[in-house]
Amino acid sequence: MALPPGQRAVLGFPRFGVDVVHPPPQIPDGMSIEITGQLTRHVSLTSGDLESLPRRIVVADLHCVAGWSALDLQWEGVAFPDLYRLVIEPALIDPTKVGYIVFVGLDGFRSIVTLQDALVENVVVADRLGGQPLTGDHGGPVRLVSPDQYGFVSTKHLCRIELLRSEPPGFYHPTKRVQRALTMVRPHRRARVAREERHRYLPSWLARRVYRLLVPLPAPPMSASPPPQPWPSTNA
Ligand SMILES: Nc1nc2c(c(=O)[nH]1)N[C@H]1C(S)=C(S)[C@@H](COP(=O)(O)O)O[C@H]1N2
Ligand SMILES: [Mo]
Repeated sequence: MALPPGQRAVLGFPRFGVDVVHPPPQIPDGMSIEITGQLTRHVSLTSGDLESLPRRIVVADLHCVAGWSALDLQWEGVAFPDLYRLVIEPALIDPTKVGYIVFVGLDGFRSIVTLQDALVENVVVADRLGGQPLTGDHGGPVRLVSPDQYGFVSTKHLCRIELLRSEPPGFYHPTKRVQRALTMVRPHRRARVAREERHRYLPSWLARRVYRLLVPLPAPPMSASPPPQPWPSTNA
């Protein structure tokens, strides 16, 4: 399968995030995911709840907006559309009024997603990767995975899901320097990889160049062509 525009495949699956110098956040004992916003009652989701909901396996590539892609990742968890219909929707004040969902991570990272994009079939609230429980590096204990959107949508260490009527003011990253840069160019509202929707106020061809200059590939690139073959020995 060809990669989406402007992406380079890397070997393996590197941990990424603008804060990779720090270890992943500590996971509190008995952690649950709080669901907040336009609700009639408090809803919280434990790992046991996730295990008892219908389970889904999604195999997909992860495309970071900085230009690298990790291939063929096998995620397991609960499809977000199922979670929405079974757990969230029954508690909503008025389901017709939800337009945006914010996914918050324990490290303060947030992604803002339209309801329409969150309800795509392959969006999962994942607790396993490659058949193993999620590690701290890749967002344990639970993360969002939205394969059709750039990686910044896929919030790791998910601790809160907020249901909102309209788009909240942009706050994306706990690191001040990164937040300042993002305030200027803003992540794209839809962030669909196939359409190369990287940033709101920066054309994609320019975003590609800026990232190539500023963000080194986090892992070796996969070679585009097979390694050169040795000369046949009969010719030697
Ligand atoms: N909580 C949290 N989630 C996050 C990030 C982060 O820094 N913190 N980085 C995002 C970005 S930019 C990418 S590309 C993916 C990378 O996922 P990985 O570290 O599992 O490779 O996680 C996304 N989710
Ligand atoms: Mo990313």
